[in-house]
Amino acid sequence: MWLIMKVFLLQILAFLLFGGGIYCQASTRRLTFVVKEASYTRLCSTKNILTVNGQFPGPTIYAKKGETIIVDVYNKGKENITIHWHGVSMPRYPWTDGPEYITQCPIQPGSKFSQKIILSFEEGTLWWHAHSDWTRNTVHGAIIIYPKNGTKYPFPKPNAEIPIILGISVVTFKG
Ligand SMILES: [Cu+2]
Repeated sequence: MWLIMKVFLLQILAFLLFGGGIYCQASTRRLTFVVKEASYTRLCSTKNILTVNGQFPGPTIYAKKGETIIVDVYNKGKENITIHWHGVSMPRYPWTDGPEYITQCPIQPGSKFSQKIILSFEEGTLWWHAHSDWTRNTVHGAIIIYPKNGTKYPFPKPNAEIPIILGISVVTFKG
């Protein structure tokens, strides 16, 4: 009887040590955002703009409900920056939610900071954007959160899904 009890306790211990750990690792992913200038052409005019990974709009983050994503943000630009996960509630973890000098210090040029996104109940399309001064003009992108495996959206499956990103622009007039 004691031997059976010992085996049972060892099985529980093994599950807690390894089973839980594997599950946590499987639901956490890492992404890399390199904030840097890149040349961009619109209406026959080319200029350098601040981007993530050289893309404008920035990369779309695809995730599943309940997932945790760690974004390693490398600031190779000239200005301080933070990235805000717009619409993500970040339960009990506001420290990497983005608003500079409110929940976190800005990421200084030449440095790196890992921002954790905790997707708890969110589903559908949200967006991320820079949260420091003018950087939000060009540094933004979509977050598309699919339902968990084995579940569906609470509406019929659409024929197509096309993310539309409405950016923020500041127009400066000289004169
Ligand atoms: Cu926002």
